[in-house]
Amino acid sequence: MSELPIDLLAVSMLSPLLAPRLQASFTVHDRLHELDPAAFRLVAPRIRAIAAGGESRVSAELIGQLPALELIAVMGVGYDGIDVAAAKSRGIQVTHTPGVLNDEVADLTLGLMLSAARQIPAADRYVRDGKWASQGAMPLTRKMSGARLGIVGMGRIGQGIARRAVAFEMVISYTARSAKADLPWRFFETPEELAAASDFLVVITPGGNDTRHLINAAVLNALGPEGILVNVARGSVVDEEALITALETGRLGGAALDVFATEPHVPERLRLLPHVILTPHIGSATAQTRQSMADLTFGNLEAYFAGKPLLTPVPECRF
Ligand code: 8YV
Repeated sequence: MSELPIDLLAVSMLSPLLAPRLQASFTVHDRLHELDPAAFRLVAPRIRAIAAGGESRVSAELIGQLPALELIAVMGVGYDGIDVAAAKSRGIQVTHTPGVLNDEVADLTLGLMLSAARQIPAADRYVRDGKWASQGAMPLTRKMSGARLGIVGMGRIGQGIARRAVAFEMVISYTARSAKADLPWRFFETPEELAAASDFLVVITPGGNDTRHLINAAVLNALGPEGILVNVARGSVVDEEALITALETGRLGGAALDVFATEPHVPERLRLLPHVILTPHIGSATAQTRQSMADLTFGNLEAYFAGKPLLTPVPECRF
């Protein structure tokens, strides 16, 4: 690190696993651009780094206000909220935290699939509400082992989900930008064709403009009244209004959602659907994995300001 503490802007609330280390090495301006714009204008010319989360927004406008900015370090694998093109045009580096959260997100995905298929949260409520004793056995649910799984996005996490689904003897297919010759699973050109051949459709593709509303009414109709949608990617990938309508009208069988269009706000219509599983964006949220993400985020900042190669820069081309 250089001799004077480097000014760093945290654009979102920092993880407690990262904050103390940053504060020990940098002069951290915690969300100053939002909390105190006048003070922010005074320090903006000195800010050389941004710390962000996977869902943070760093716009071209904000980048434009930071003439000394050199690095944006994202604690998250997704960076769809960062205007990478604006950063790169100024030679500003962007890093993220791939790899270290693959297991966690894949584990949660299988948990969500089982929760939706076997209605585990509803079963828990059934016992707590005394219905087991008053009404007898719960209605039957559906089998997951051996069912057809479609995966939208076959990157590192998608492959982790597929490997786990093999243990459930599921029939695995996927769609992605292109077929991956080294993978044994069937490739479909479009999400709609994939959905028509799936009982479970899992969304694990990057967010951003390229994938906005990739899962639309036509895809949900193709998945059908027995189908289950699982989204562990970004809320923007699914047309949430079309999803709610499909669930309300029974055109879609069920859903398990860890991500939403406007987090942390979840539409009431969605919250009122009893058999839909809802979790608050917890894909990577274990102590172990968040520690690894914090370490990698700090490692990128440390490497950059020590003049060493970045550990995990975002790829030049995302797909
Ligand atoms: C976290 C995520 O919610 O990695 C991502 O892209 O969405 C999640 O792991 C977030 O990034 C934590 O900062």
